[in-house]
Amino acid sequence: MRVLLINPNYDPNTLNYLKMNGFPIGLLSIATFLNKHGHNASIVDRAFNRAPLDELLAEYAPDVVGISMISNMVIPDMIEVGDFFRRHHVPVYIGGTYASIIPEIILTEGKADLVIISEGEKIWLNLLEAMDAKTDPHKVNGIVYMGENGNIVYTPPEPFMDLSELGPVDFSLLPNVKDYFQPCYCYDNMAYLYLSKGCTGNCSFCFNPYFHKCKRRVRPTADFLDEVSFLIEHYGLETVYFADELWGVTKTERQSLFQQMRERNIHFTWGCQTRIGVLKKEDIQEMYDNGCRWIFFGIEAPPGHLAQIANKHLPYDLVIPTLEACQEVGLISNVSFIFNYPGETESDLKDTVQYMQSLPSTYLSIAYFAPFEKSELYNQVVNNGIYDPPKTLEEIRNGALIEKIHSTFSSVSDRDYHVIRSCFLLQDLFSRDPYSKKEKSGSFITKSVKTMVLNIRTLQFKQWLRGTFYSAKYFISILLHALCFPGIRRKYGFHFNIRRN
Ligand code: B12
Ligand code: SF4
Repeated sequence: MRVLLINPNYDPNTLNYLKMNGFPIGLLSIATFLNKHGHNASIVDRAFNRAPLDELLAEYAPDVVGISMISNMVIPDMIEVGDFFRRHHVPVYIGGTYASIIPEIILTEGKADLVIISEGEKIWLNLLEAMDAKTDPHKVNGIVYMGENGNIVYTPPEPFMDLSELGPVDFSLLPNVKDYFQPCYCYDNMAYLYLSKGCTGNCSFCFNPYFHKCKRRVRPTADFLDEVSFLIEHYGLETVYFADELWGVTKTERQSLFQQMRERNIHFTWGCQTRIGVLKKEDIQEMYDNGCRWIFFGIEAPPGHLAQIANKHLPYDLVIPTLEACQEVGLISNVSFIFNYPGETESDLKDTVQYMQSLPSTYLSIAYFAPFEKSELYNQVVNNGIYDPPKTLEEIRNGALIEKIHSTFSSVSDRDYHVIRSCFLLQDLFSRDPYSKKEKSGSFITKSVKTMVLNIRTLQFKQWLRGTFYSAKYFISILLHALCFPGIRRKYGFHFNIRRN
């Protein structure tokens, strides 16, 4: 079967700052797997390939088209592509993290023949086999479709795969591998790659408990390293950002990676995201010695009532020791917090600000609570009547995922949130990485400007110009909010602490 997998382009209206393109790893994995099983799958990334759709139809003559939807930021292009191929009688299957949580809306609006839920590889294969055998694809597990009388039908979920069945992805499916590399912190030529999938956590704001069913699975280390060494050898990859939700949970897993890196003489700098409590100081040292330069920890709430809402179950007594260990070892730590939890009060926000300021972390990131469909908090805010969820793709398109403040959730004013978040952003922008052992130290703003300039190599000029314009506008708004409201800073006890080493 000829399969065309499409990564839709960003909606220009959602580009409120410069957005980067990372490898469409999900599509790469699906295409590699299908080709291994004798199909003919290709990938078109519309961020780079803007050929008119009729040219794509003529060039690929697909039997079926798959469109990836990982956020609300690709909706117009997703619709344009889907409508075009469906008009030409090519079935369209949509999948990906975001599609998996809103299949009903996609199908009700007639934008796909079916939606594939969660992990796509095996389900695709089963669908293609059904099409080959001319049997009913609606019998395949793991999909959602619209029944004959307009009802939405979910088939039973497809069990998760054994990841060793996948093998390394085939990067030759992308004509422009190097365009996906980007700077990250002060390290160049970075690409997202993954070693494990899923997370055992059950945070109330996260869609992961639904998507990965609180399961975490690890790929064979050798497959991951095959990808890395291929990219180093052929394209000059220098840095990897592990796309794992929860990196390196066991010592065995970490040591298998480091040992194989040594045995195969593979060197690269890298960073990852993991959980407080997973790593002791000696583990962090070992990670540093093997190329790790940054760790991202999701803390999301200070201990107490907000932590209960987040349902993260962090061992709070280990937060400061872990961040201090990062500092002593010499790697960058970045911790994230969520503002605007349902029911949050000014006093809660003050606690969060105090707690954040007490942490010896290099950077502090803040996102506003975004009600992701199928997460526990989403159900709560909908059931409590404080959130009227979007019911159409157009409404979803207009509701930013994590940068929008939903005013009905808490009693803190939007202005207070903007001011406090801007203060932390400004502080981070002008701080230097005091812990990165001077190897490549520099302030975040210097790095951000460098990143912005370098991005001209990989983005379409119009996209770059627009992104740069919005980034500049965004920066001015941060500056004004952070500097013009000293009363609000005082109210929450915020003090600038710009680290200059
Ligand atoms: C790398 C990455 C990126 C990269 C590249 C994204 C890409 N095109 O794949 C970049 C930097 C561009 C990016 C940007 C954004 N990202 Co991002 N990203 C990730 C990250 C860290 C890894 C994704 C990955 O490669 N996983 C490994 C592969 C194998 O898994 P997968 O992508 O889920 O693919 C599988 C299934 O989803 C499914 N599938 C995927 N595509 C398709 C398509 C079809 C047709 C089918 C049938 C199935 C299918 O099968 C795949 C194989 O098993 C994830 C977190 C995570 N660990 O998943 C966040 C994540 C996907 N990103 C997220 C978000 C919010 C964003 C942004 C909105 C951030 C922002 N504010 O700018 C943008 C949106 C970009 C867009 N185009 O819409 C969220 C999405 C939440 C959600 N429920 O949808 C995630 C889950 C992070 C999080 N926990 O919040 N991201
Ligand atoms: S927020 Fe992070 S730790 Fe919590 S369930 Fe989601 S991926 Fe896991």
